[in-house]
Amino acid sequence: LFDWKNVTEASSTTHSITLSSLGWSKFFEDQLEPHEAGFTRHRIATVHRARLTAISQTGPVGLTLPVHSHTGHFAVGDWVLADPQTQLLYRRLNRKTVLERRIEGSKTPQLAGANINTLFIVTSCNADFNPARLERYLALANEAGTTPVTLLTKADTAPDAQTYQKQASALQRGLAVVILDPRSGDAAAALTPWCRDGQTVALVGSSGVGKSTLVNTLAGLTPERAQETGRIREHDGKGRHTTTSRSLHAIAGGGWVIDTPGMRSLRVSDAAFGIETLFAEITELAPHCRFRDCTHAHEPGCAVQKALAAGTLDPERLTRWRKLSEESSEHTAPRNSPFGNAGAGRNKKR
Ligand SMILES: Nc1nc2c(ncn2[C@@H]2O[C@H](COP(=O)(O)OP(=O)(O)OP(=O)(O)O)[C@@H](O)[C@H]2O)c(=O)[nH]1
Ligand SMILES: [Mg+2]
Ligand SMILES: [Zn+2]
Repeated sequence: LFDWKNVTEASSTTHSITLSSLGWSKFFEDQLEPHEAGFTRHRIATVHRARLTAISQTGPVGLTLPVHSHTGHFAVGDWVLADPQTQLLYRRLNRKTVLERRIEGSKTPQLAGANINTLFIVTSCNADFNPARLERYLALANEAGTTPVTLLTKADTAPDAQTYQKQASALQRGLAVVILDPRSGDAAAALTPWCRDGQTVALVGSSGVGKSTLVNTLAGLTPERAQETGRIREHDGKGRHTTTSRSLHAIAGGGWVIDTPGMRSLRVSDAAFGIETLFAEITELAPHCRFRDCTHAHEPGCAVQKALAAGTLDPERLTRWRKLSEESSEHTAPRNSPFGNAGAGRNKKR
């Protein structure tokens, strides 16, 4: 018994699914072995405990897993090869990008999605807005090789949406920040630069910020096929964790969108590159420090401390950079590293 809701919707809103409109590219083509020409190519649409659904050129398909294979090895957005007669999955192709997230208290990272071009980080113009949390998402997006874009929802409930936009824009150089109402058709038009044929976007953010509402608008889903959405709690503005699994949907104007469940917390690990990009103003100062392994805490000749004293560096950014770098390297640095685990930013000059 397959839940075809989103996969059938995907095929019905797309006149003809070509592999390239589904996101297929040379990167995947190059992975095919000569003997694999007979297999059909599928993009994973939903991942359940015991089954996978996918989209292929001919429409939605339920795939059969080979023995000893586990659905946990697959992410929404993955490309796989399958037998055209039996729909038996043959193998997964290497991912161009993969979004891994670590939940507090859990050792194994979750696969939030694969082969994503743009990560829409969704936050509301209310108590949900939190620069430190947005930075975690940005580090994650940078590390995964996806382009982050911040989406600000619920501007209609805030008197000063521009203030939120300004704050969000300051978090990373060149970051696009879009104010939109996910309930309105205008939202789709505002996102066309990223929602194009063959492109895949994913939505992440806290519960209740409007991710599924936006999916319904982008996909043009009729009420009976729509993603379920939930009202936020009156007393604290928190969402109710309405969405519980990830799914891929066709965007009416072209491209694909992955809906994800809202997250309570996000831990960052092994994201040195993502953090370097996020905190470019600190990354650029580091080569001017006297010591190659400067921690920017107390060393003489530290360019970062100098910028701090001169007022050209935001002290809160430095604090958050340190916290994130330490958290990231806690899960990365080898135990016998001469710098132990507190090596914030130390591998910068590798
Ligand atoms: N006023 C207002 N309400 C909005 C806006 N965007 C979304 N909502 C409402 O916020 C509620 C939560 O929306 P959802 O789309 O379910 O949120 P979600 O991010 O998918 O939440 P989870 O699935 O729990 O992670 C719904 O009642 C939406 O109608 C907005 O811009 N303004
Ligand atoms: Mg949802
Ligand atoms: Zn320094």
